[in-house]
Amino acid sequence: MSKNLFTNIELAGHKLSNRMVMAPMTRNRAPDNIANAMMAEHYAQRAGAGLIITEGTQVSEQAVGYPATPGIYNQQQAKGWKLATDAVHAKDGRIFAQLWHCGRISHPDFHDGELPVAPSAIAAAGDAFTFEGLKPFVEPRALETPEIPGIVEQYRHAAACADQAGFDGVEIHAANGYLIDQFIRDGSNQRTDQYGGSLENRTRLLLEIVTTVGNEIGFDKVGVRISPVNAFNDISDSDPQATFNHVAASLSGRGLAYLHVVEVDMTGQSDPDFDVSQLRASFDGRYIANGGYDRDRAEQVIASKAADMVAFGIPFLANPDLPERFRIDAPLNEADQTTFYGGNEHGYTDYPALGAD
Ligand code: 8OZ
Repeated sequence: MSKNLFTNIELAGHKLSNRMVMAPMTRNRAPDNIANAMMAEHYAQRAGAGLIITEGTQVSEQAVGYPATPGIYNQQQAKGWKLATDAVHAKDGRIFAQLWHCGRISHPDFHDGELPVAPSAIAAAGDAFTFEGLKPFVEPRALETPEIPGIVEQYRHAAACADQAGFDGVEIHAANGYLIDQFIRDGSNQRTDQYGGSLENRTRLLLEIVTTVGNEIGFDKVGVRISPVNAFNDISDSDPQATFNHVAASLSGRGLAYLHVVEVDMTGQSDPDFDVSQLRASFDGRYIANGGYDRDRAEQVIASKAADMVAFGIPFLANPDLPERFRIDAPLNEADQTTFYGGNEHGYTDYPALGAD
């Protein structure tokens, strides 16, 4: 019997139905960067999650880094997302929008030939996914100091659009090598202004965004995602433990919704000695654990109070009724990797629920 995952918890003024979170997953099914009815159906099918966090959703045109990923910075996009928030709410679910700026993990093809922006002019190793296939990442343009308030404003505006679209809150994507993570880590941030150098300086952009977004929609509706050991997107730091202990401590005392931690390295390369319990101890709010959890490990991590909630990615992708399956210990559908990124309903809204043939 699954017990701990089904105990009460409140978030952003709502009593959640369980402690299982649907992790954000990029699926590239939003042509023209606009969320659509098929996406609304996908999320509504998964409304049994205690909380759904959407796929990465751009805060501006400048933030785009992949084909067919949704945005939340204009009226059409907000209208598109309202289909999803209404459909999820109709099934008593809760849904946060993940606010995303790709920074250097992008390509001039998405920006009329202009360079992507980043803290410093350092190219990531690897390739961008463009409309014309894989192309090597380019050296990005380092943001000028006076441009930074404009970046913060992009997040404020996107959060206001998300609120208007009916989201229950937003998650600031500070993980996985995208813009905010590029500022936090010293491998990609070699600035000499107040946004580079010391830990305080490298964390400044994140904190300015959190403060501005919190003032816009309420701090209890703002979560933050970090990924201290993840080397995905060629991101690195000389001392991840010190860096992310500082990040977690700096996010405390603000009444945030949660801190969401990707606890694994998606590339299998970086420091296996990182101690996530130090993050938990440094942050004074709810902690969402993520990274390859199955039902039993999730039960354990909640029981031991090492986490308050657990986010599941691929299991939710392939099992629209994952909480029910965990509750009764039913077998899980297998995920089809070939339909993860791009495509249509197949591998998206056609995974069967229990009892459906
Ligand atoms: C996989 C492919 C494309 C984007 C992330 C938004 O890692 C992503 C992403 C993952 O956070």
